[in-house]
Amino acid sequence: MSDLTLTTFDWVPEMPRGLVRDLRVRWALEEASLPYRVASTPFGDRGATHLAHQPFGQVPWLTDGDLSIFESGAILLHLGALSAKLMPSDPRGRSEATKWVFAALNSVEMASLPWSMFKFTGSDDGSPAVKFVDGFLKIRLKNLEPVLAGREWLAGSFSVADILMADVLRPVDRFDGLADSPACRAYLARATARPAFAKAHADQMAHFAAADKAR
Ligand SMILES: N[C@@H](CCC(=O)N[C@@H](CS)C(=O)NCC(=O)O)C(=O)O
Repeated sequence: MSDLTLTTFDWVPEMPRGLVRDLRVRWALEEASLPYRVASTPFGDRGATHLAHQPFGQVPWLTDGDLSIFESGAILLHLGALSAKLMPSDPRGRSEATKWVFAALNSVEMASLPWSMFKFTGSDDGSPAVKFVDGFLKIRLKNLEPVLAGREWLAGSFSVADILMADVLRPVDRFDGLADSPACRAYLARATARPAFAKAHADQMAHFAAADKAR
């Protein structure tokens, strides 16, 4: 029996709300109907306890009893092992899903994160660095497009791979970066139409709104 606690920041500024990576974990937990608690760690003071769970002073981390896991991908793989709603149970399906978990984080987020950081910080100034990152993301999207045009979900049935792939595409879509990638856009719309996403998103927004009131 699992004993799951998800830790996120106690507060964040407006800009990243709805995109903080605890959302990926909430989403998976909601999809699998796994019971969990949410705990907070100070956004401002990232002390020894925080670093003991997440050595980079980031969130999220998940504890399951005396196990403490950081990195959203590792957390989702852990949850995948707890529920067939998150990870196919046959070896081929599991291998497919695992491949796409790493592809989302290592191949797509690697491009989508710097691209969206330029947008979020208003540094999208046409400099060579911005152009390079834009081209890098465009290649990734161009290659992802036929994959997503040909299937509903990455590993056959919906899995943690879809949670991660959709979530790494969300910041791109926020700045209309999927305009030339209709299959990626349709896939993202399909994924975020799921009730578990809506619940996870609303819960994250409520968590930070409650923190505003308490300040
Ligand atoms: N690779 C990590 C990235 C975690 C991450 O970037 N977390 C952000 C919130 S979404 C954070 O804690 N930012 C604060 C910081 O980096 O100082 C994961 O996927 O868990």
